[in-house]
Amino acid sequence: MQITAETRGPSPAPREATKAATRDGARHDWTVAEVQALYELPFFELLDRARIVHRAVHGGDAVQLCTLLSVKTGGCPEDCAYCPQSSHYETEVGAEKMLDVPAVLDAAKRAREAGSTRFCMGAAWREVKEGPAFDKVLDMVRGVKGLGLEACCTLGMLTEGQATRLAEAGLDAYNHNLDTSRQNYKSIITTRVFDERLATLRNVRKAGITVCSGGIIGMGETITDRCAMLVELAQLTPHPESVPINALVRAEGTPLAALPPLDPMEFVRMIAVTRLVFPDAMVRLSAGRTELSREAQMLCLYAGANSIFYGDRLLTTPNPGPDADDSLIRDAGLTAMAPAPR
Ligand code: SAM
Ligand code: DTB
Ligand code: SF4
Repeated sequence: MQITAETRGPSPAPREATKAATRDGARHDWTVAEVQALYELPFFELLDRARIVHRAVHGGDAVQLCTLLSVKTGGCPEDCAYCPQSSHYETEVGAEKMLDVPAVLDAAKRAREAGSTRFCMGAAWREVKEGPAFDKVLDMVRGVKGLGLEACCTLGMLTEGQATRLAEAGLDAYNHNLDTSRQNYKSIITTRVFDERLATLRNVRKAGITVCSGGIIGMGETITDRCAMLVELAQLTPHPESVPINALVRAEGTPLAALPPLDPMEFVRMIAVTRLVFPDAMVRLSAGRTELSREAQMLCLYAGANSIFYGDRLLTTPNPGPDADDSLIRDAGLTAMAPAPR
């Protein structure tokens, strides 16, 4: 659907109305000031605007359920300050052996039976290396597709050739987050640079796999950093099909463990702004829900989130679990999204 000036609402900055929009209404030339002007709107004004776009484009009453599985846990050589799987920090998560293909497909079957339509396999790798472990991932992808699920992977950096092999195995989506702004990147991760993330996203896109890319808030970044991250993502052409917004899970032993909790209103604002900047994308209300009240989660779903991770665990940390989410969805009067026709 075309987002018009009317559905988007009055411009937060005078330039917005004159900016070029693509055929699908998606804009790639947002400025940080414009996005921040949205972020700082009076709360209800922001919610109203995001809700209008959310209803116009997505209907506003269906939630996609995705299940995550860590297929290779811990022992990661990267030093991402938020991550309990980094080998740089003493955390509760140790390095484990990679899961076997049948174990992963059993988990995928259970996820499908529980109602998930997308299955995302994560590995604590800096990058993919050719060899038996990658061959196993390709088998996992073929198996998950064979079950009629959308298949997603998050495996670290990829070359174009590796992305093509994943595409040939049937992979639908690749998750690779920018995580924070270019400016803030060095304060969170020193073992890779922001442009390496963008290079992988280009390789994913070239291979014809859909892009899932977002970030984490609550890591001590400024509001400008949050908005700058969205601006970088919006520069991708086309926009990512999926934008996950995570609140930091403050894992014991990581350098960010002692940060104060994120104000839930900030989470809601970030979801609403993400909906406005990415009208066509799935906006995923991702990590951090165990610290959000039902009401705050409902506000996120109201303001534009249309996907959640479903199940007791994310990768290594807890998630609300199916019973809590079934009642959340029911009490909000929403429905779980049906699988896409095969
Ligand atoms: N190693 C690969 C990578 O970094 O791209 C894939 C797995 S990594 C765990 C996937 C994403 O999980 C990260 O990009 C980050 O956004 C998210 N994540 C990891 N630890 C987190 C935490 N403590 N809180 C919130 N999100 C987290
Ligand atoms: C995303 O943005 N969030 C998910 C998924 N993509 C891979 C991962 C969240 C991980 C939270 C910490 C953990 O459970 O280890
Ligand atoms: Fe490794 Fe990914 Fe965790 Fe960074 S976020 S330490 S790359 S598993």
